[in-house]
Amino acid sequence: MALQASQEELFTHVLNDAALGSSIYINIALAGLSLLFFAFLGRNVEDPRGQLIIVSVMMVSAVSVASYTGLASGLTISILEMPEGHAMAGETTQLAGGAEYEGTISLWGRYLTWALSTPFILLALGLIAGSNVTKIFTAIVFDIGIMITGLAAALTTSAHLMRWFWYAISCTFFLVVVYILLVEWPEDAKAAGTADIFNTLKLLTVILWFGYTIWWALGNEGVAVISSVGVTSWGYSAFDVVAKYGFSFLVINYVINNIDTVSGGTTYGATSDAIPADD
Ligand code: RET
Repeated sequence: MALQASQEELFTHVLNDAALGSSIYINIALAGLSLLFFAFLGRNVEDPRGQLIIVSVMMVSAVSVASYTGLASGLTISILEMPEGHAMAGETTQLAGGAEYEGTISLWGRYLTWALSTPFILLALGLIAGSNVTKIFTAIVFDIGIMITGLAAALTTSAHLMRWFWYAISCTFFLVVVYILLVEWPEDAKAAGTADIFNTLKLLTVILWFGYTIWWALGNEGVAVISSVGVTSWGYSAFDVVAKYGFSFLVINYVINNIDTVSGGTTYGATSDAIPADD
């Protein structure tokens, strides 16, 4: 028995496992199509601040294409041996190619790439709320903290308790983000005149983000009530569809229809006093 599955074996396995494969490949297509659709929707927006919000949410889909490609290719997937006490300890995994390995499949690339995609969700939210740089920065750095410590939780195999310790750190960071979303930004949004859309986006975000958090705990990385790798993966993929593409659509649609509210003027973000080009 070989000790480590190769990328090629994992790539073939994903391709041949209907549930796991579809949860990944369908999202590459959706992310790519939504990116094109959003570029089309936003094509006539000329206001720099409006464009910034649109580009920000488009980046979520762009990162998603890369994220799911990483998973599909086997680059960001591993078979990990869970520590004693974990529900999946002692499990073996039979890959589509026939080889059997000790351990369970971890799609750890998701947590890594969330660190690169979710900051753009928060940037868009902070801009819509008209918040200041300090609060936007705070939300984003704690968000990156959530994902990197979540990655650490998923990859830790030394001791069962250490996995949950990482998880607890990640949840603590999450509470900071939730506080900004539920307490700080709604106030800012009221002042900015964007309270209606902000409150919709805020609820969507907070509810879904708690969904990811609970799903991790229930899935095959956590207590494994859901032990199937494919079902666990489909859960995240389904959340992604709403939290990424649904969310982005609402944001872009709002910006297009309320450009005067989100506008910061034609010189917004200028880095010199020069008159901006009239393109
Ligand atoms: C983890 C596990 C550790 C504890 C917490 C988590 C939260 C994850 C969240 C993910 C959101 C992802 C989104 C992706 C869309 O691109 C890492 C699952 C708190 C909130 C919105």
